[in-house]
Amino acid sequence: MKAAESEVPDAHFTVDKQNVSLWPREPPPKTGPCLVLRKPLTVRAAVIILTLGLTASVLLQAIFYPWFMRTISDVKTNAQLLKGRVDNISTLGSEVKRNRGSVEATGIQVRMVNASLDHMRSQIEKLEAGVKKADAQIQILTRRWEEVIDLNAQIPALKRDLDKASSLNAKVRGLQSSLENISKLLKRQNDILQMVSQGWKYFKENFYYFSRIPKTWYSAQQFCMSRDSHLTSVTSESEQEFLYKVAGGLFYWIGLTKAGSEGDWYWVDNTPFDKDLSARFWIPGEPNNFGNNEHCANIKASSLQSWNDASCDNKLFFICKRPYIPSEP
Ligand SMILES: [Ca+2]
Repeated sequence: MKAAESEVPDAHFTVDKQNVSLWPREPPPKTGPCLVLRKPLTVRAAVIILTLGLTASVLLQAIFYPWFMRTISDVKTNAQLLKGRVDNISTLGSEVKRNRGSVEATGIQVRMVNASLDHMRSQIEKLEAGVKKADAQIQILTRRWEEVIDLNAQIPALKRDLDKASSLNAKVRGLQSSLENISKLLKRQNDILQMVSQGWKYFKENFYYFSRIPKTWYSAQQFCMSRDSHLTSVTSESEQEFLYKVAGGLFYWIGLTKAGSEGDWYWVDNTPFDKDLSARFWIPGEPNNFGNNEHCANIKASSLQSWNDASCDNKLFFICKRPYIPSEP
């Protein structure tokens, strides 16, 4: 404890006029006249600094004022430019508003044009399909035309063949006609043979039946009618010659009779009576109507002039006649 107390300095106190000082062991040295001079120097330094500051301020103002003014002017100019631009932008905005309607109308028109283009595109596709189809048809037609040309080249040969065929056809028709004629002739021959086999004789499209049983004129006519015939008429010299030759001198009734005792002669099969022709076939002196009872005619002699009138009640052979009618095929 005594050591620590010994290390703490002893305090000293002095009063020098107006100054009171405390110091540790020793009193402060005497300042003398230097302390009196320190105070005015500080004031002068402050004045100098202030003066320098003011001077610097003035200089700076002199230097920077024009620059400052220019800057302000530039700012004003820029502000005016900006205002102008703002005005322009405002004008552009109104124009944009105005143009928006036009743009919308244009958009509608563009959509319409697009729709039209789509329609045209589909039309074009259809046209292309049509063109393809037409092309296919043209190719088919071309092939057919080539076939036509080939056929056209074959026409002369075909024409020659056709001529040959036509000639052959004419020959065939001729042969066919001949065959038909032959067939008709054969049929005719067959018909005639059938009639001949039944006792009929054929002469120039007529059949004649010379009976073997005598009958009165009327009964003979009845018999002939039962065979689709009549007592014969005589219409030509050749027929007369055929009849009297076959009769061979025997008496045969023919189909000539009178309409009543004083009537004219007529043919019972309704053939018109040719008086001039018939006049050549009477036996000279006939018809004499002997006993006023001879109203029917018969062949009596084997000559052209062979007719005689006789009593219709006499029983004589008789000659039936029927025309040849071709039977149905
Ligand atoms: Ca007589």
